Amino acid sequence: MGLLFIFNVIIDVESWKSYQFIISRYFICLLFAVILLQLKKSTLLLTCLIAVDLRGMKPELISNDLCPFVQCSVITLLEKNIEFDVTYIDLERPPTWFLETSPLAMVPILKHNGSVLFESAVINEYIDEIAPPSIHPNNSMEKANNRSWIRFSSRLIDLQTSLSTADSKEDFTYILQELSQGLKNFEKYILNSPFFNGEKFSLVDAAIAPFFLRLRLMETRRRLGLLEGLPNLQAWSKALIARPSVINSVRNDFNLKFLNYIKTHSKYAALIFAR
Ligand SMILES: N[C@@H](CCC(=O)N[C@@H](CS)C(=O)NCC(=O)O)C(=O)O
Repeated sequence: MGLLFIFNVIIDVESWKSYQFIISRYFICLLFAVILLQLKKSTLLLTCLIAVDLRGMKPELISNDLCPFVQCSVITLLEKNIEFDVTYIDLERPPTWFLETSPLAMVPILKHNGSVLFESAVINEYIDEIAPPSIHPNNSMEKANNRSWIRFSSRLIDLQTSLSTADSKEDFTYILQELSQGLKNFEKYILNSPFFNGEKFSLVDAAIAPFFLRLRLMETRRRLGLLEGLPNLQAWSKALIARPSVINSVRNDFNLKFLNYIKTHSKYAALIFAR
């Protein structure tokens, strides 16, 4: 009975706003400490205090196992060695609590210490800041430049998603051309290796890695030649795909599920990639 009550409190605590959350979390701890000490249940008290505290500290990523933007955040969390919980949702049948929590009705969202963050680029900068050392440049111009390329990577990912769900040959060809042009533009700005800023993995690397992973998978089904004549991007893609955080950012059945998604969500791309 007592445990049930405490469990309810832990759940409720999660939905409170951040400043209330922190104050009330410790108030609740204190209250239970007094009650349980009265009852002389010190082991139970200790367990409950740890449970309340940990639930406040561990970030929770609201996720979908095929979303490339979620994957950017998973890569960042893994790079920063942050323990986190993942809650998968079905985007075709989103639960009410998700629609009430996510302002854009999109994943990823990150819940942490009673607050909710959305937009993967913002989430990733937050993750970077709470767990030093930073993988984002210190210099203002370099930082802004990295942000621009993170935005650019997100545009490439959107185009790739459109390519993998194209319903007609015309759409497919048009999107392929857009992608090809985007990648040619990118090639000129890859000045370092093995990663975007040189030796150190950065948030730009986390932002583009899901694109390269999917491109490689699509290329195993149909040669698109998107990286042909682009040696900088080829080398970058190779380095990212071999990175442990990138390898571990998807589930074991990712390839199968991704191809199955194409098969069931497109008319033309399905003929190309998922026959
Ligand atoms: N700009 C957003 C894009 C996120 C996004 O496009 N998420 C997709 C899944 S990959 C989504 O949640 N779509 C909602 C839907 O399909 O209903 C970010 O970087 O977080």
